[in-house]
Amino acid sequence: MDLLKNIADSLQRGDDKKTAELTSRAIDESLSPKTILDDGLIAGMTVIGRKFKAHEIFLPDVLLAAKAMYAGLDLLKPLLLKEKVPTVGKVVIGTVQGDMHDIGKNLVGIMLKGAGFEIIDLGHNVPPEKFIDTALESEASVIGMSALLTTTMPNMKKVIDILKERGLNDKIKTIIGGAPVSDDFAAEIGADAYAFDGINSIDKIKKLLGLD
Ligand code: B1M
Repeated sequence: MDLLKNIADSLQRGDDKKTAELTSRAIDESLSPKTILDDGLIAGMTVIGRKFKAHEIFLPDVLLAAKAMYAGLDLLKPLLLKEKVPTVGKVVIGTVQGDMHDIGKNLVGIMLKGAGFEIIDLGHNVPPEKFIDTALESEASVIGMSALLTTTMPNMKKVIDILKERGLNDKIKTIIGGAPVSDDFAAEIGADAYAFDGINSIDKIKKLLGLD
C-alpha cells in the first residue's frame, strides 16, 4: 500500500514531520496500529539498518531515522495501549549496560502495558545491579532485558549470574530480546525466556508466570 511505503520512505529520509503526518493519515484511514508499525515504521527502520551495515548511510542518518520513528510511534502509542486490562504482573525492563538502543525496548514496554502488565522502565545503559535492586524494591516478578549490540549481549548474562549468586533466580524470572539475541543464546546464559517482539513477550511472560 502506497501510504505505508510513504511512511517507510519518510522515515528513511529522516523526515520526522512527514512521518508523523503520514502516520496520522494512516490512523485516520483506519489502518490497524500493528500494520502501520510493522509495514510502515519498522519496515523503514529495517532498510536503514541494512544500508548502515553496507556503509551506504552514516550515523547521523540513523539518528534522524530514529527521531522520525519516535514521531510516528508517539502517535501509535495511545492506540497500542487502548485495550488496557487490569494489571496481571510487574515487569522491570531496560536496555543493558553499554547499549543506547531503546526503540525496540520501548515498543515491548508499550505492548506489555497494553496487555495489562505494570512496567517499570529503567531506560537504556542499565547496570546489572540496577535491574535486580529495582525488581526487589518493586516486588516485580520478571526482569526484561534488551540488547542490540553483540558487544553488550554478555551484560545480560551478568544480571542472570548475579540473580543466581543471590539465590533470586526462582523468585525473579528473566526474559531477553533484541536483534542479535536468540533462543539459543537465552539457553546458553540461563535466561528463562527469549522473545522476538512485543506480542511474543506477552505470551512468553504469561507462560513464565503461569498465566496462560
Ligand atoms: Co545502532 N546498531 N549503533 N543505532 N542501530 C544496530 C543495532 C546495528 C545492527 C546496525 C548495523 O550495523 N546494521 C549495529 C550493531 C552491530 C552489532 O552489534 N553486530 C549498530 C551499531 C554498530 C551502532 C553503533 C556502535 C554505531 C557507532 O557508534 N559507530 C552505536 C552504538 C551506540 C550504543 O548503543 N552504545 C549505534 C547507535 C545507534 C543510534 C543511537 C544512532 C540509533 C538508536 C536510537 C535509539 O534506539 N534511540 C541506532 C539504530 C536506530 C540502529 C538500527 C538501525 C535500528 C534499531 C531499531 O530501533 N530497530 C539497528 C539496525 C537493526 O537492528 N537492523 C542498529 C527497530 C526496533 C523496533 O527493532 O530494536 O530489533 P529492535 O526491537 C524489536 C525486537 O528485537 C524485539 O522487539 C522489538 C519490536 O519488534 N526486542 C525485544 C527488542 N528488545 C526486546 C526485549 C525483549 C523482547 C523483545 O524482552 C525484554
